[in-house]
Amino acid sequence: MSFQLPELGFAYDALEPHIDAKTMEIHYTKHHQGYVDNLNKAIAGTDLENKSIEEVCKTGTDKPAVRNNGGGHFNHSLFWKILKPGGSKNPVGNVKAQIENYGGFDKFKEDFSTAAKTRFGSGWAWLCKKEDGSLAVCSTPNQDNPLMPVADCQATPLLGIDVWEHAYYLNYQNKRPDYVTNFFDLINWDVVEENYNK
Ligand code: MN3
Repeated sequence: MSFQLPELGFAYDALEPHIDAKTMEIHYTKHHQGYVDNLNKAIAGTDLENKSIEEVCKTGTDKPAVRNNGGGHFNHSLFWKILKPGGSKNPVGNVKAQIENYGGFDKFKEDFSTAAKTRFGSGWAWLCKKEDGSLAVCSTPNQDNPLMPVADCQATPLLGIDVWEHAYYLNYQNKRPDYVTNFFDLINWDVVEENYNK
């Protein structure tokens, strides 16, 4: 079984004006497809071929090609799912309760934004679920994620923002903070809740 590009679930222009159609098309059909193709090459003939992408991130990332492309596939698959045209405005259910425990929505938003804006170079910022069910905010470089043993934060990603320039440069150029601010208007909190309850 090889990994496949997942359905995007919305049209390339559905997130405009916050994320433009050209960026979405290139990001999905070129960048994400590239991670999928290179992951499949990297795991061909190994025991990782029969593992889930989560298991690949947890166990296979001592190999650079698996780390970069397995992370790329997991991260983008999550990213497309937590985006929704118009967003869903507010956290719900367990995530809503845990964000209160975290210190409230404003504190979460500030910490997440800071993590996204201050990640030097390419990477991701995350809202994660720790083993005890509480939430954490962190960031990782390149295509790493908190499932990987190499990550500074060890947890299950619920929500992530791609801060590679390929995710925003056509529309925002050097203005990553504006992209981060607008990202909050696109979050599908129902999916974040599903991710928490898995
Ligand atoms: Mn990307």
